Parts: sequence; structure tokens; C-alpha cells
Amino acid sequence: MKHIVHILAALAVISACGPRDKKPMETPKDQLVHRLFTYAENGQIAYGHQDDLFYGHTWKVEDWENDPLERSDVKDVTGKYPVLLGCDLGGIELGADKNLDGVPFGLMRKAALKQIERGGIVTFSWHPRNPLTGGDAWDISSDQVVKSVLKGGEKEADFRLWLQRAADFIESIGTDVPVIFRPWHENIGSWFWWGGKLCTPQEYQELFRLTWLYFTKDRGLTNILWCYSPNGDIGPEEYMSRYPGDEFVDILGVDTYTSTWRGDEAVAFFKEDLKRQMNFLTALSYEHNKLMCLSETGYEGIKYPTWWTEILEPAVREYPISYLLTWRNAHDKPEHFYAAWKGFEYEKDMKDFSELENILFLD
Ligand code: BMA
Repeated sequence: MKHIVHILAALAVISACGPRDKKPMETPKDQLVHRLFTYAENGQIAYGHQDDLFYGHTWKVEDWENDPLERSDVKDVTGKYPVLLGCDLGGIELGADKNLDGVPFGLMRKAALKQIERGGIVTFSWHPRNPLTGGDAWDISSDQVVKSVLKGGEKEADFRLWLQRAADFIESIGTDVPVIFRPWHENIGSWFWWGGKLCTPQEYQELFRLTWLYFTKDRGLTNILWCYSPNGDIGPEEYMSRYPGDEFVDILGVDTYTSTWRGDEAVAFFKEDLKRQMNFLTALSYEHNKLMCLSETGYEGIKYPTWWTEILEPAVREYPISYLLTWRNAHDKPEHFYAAWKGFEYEKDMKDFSELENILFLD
């Protein structure tokens, strides 16, 4: 099987410049699909950064209603904004004013619109609370949580309200604006209540489909590109073991990081592992005629001087990923950053990365 996958992947890479089975550009969603396929076909990779406009390593937006939303660590370093702004909906399900990282939802909406106005793209992740225990997304104390929100489960009705609130927010950005949504991510590992050991594959698939059906059919939100994004460090069989089905997915993503805990070997391991994942994801994306992306990546604290140009870009350059997104630069945890910031000792390497021909930022 491994060999077959490699051969398929190689064929896919060779034909990456050929025409793909594209739909006519009828809807805003089709337009974004087309835009992203075009990047992949041209060997271009758009860059994204989580929470880019909300805060950075040493600052945060205070008066969001009046703030022009011009600050960005990425812009400070490279002179350009990222193409993708990543936002997290965690907390919206409770009707909260701010998300789990303290970002006001009013700011998120305003920044999403600003990003789109600048020609960029917005992608949403979601770390909702645990609907059964009341804990957070990382509360894995029960393996009955997914089951409890499915049809006939004790939290079915409560959960529908959670979906409603998330859908209300996405709808408020505009129904004619295409956005990317990647719920129930990193689902093969077992650190979220929807993780591998916390539900059966069938339960997971039902959760994903239920979410898709609610947004798409009940709410008519057809402007969403759905991204399936398992965690890395897995093979193609595991990757597909919880796949909800082609009807429910537009983008095949993967979340994979340089693991600080691997010490000296972290960087070299990541480079090889990332290539391996890109290989099988390429094969799958052709087999299923889907877009592909590196939905989350990074090296916490970027402890390697040339991580961007020597490790990340060479590992992905041959593969038809439309975009990659590095995680957030927390303003309140000095070690928790994944993009460079002005004054960071290795900032030049990220600037060099931003100037590569195949890497896209907003000009
Ligand atoms: C994690 C960390 C957390 C954060 C969460 C959701 O990876 O960055 O600090 O709360 O993502 O954004």
C-alpha cells in the first residue's frame, strides 16, 4: 500500500501543472475554490497567520471599534499582510463576547471584513467547550461527549444551539463572502473531546456531517469551504479513517508542527515527516479531487535561524498545497509565537521567505 501511495503521489506531483477538474465559477464559493486551485497549479502557496490582526508578540488591539487594524507582526517583519487570516470561534457557542483567547467577536468580524477588503481570505477553526462536562475543548474525561450531541443524545438540543451561534457568526460576515471553516480538527490524536479515542469513526463522521448539514441545508450557508484537518504524524489510512465523505469536504488539510519536545532532532524530523505527509495528501487530493493545505504549522518560538527558508519551504514546495498557516503570536505568553516579530533575532529568515517567488502574501 505504501508503495502505491508513493507512486500515486509522484504522479500527482508530476501532473500538478495540468488542468484539474474545475467547476464553472458560479458562486462565491466556486470562485474561492478556483482561486485556491489556481495557486496550487501555479506552484504558489499562500501564507496565513492565526489571529494576525488581533494581537502580536508585544501588542494587542485595545479599542477595536476605532482601531484601523493596520498592525500585524507579519507586516512589521515582511512589509506585507498574510493572505489568510486565521480566526478561532471558541466561546461563540456560549454566546460569549470574546473567544477563548480574549478576542472580541466584534473585532473578529471587523478584521475578517478588513482582510477580505484587502484581497485576503479568512479561515475559521473552532475550539468549543465540552458540551457534556462543561469543561474546555481539551477535557477528555469522557468518551460519551460526541455521542451525547448526536441524534437522540442527551445534549442534542443544547448542541444545536451551539451550532446556531457559530452559524450566526459566520453568517454575519456575509453570505456572499466565501470563507473556510475547519471544525473538528486534529481528530486522530486524542487531546480534544472529538479525538480518536473519544468517539468511534462513525460518531466522528456523524458529528462532521451534522455540522455540515446544519450550516448548509438548515441555514443555507453555501459560501463555506469545508476543510478536514487531522493532526500530523499519521499515515494515509489513519488520515482517511474518519473522513466524513467527499460531499462534506472541500479541502484536505493537516495540522503538523516542529515539535519542541524532540529537542535537537525536531527540525530534521519535521522536514522529513512533512514531506511524507505532503506526499500522501497529494495523492489523496487527486484521488478525491480536493484542494489541499497545511492547515496549521509552525515551530513554537522559532528556535532555528533558517526554519522558514531551509526547512518549511523546501518541504512543501513540490506539492500542490494552496496555502499554509502558522499559529498565533500570543501577546501574553512570550514563548508562544509562530511567526517572527520586529526585533526577533531570526526575523530576517521570515522576510526572506516572504520574498520567495512561490510564496504569496498580500501586496
Ligand atoms: C492552542 C494554543 C492555546 C489557544 C488555542 C486556541 O494551540 O495557542 O493557547 O488557546 O490554541 O487558539
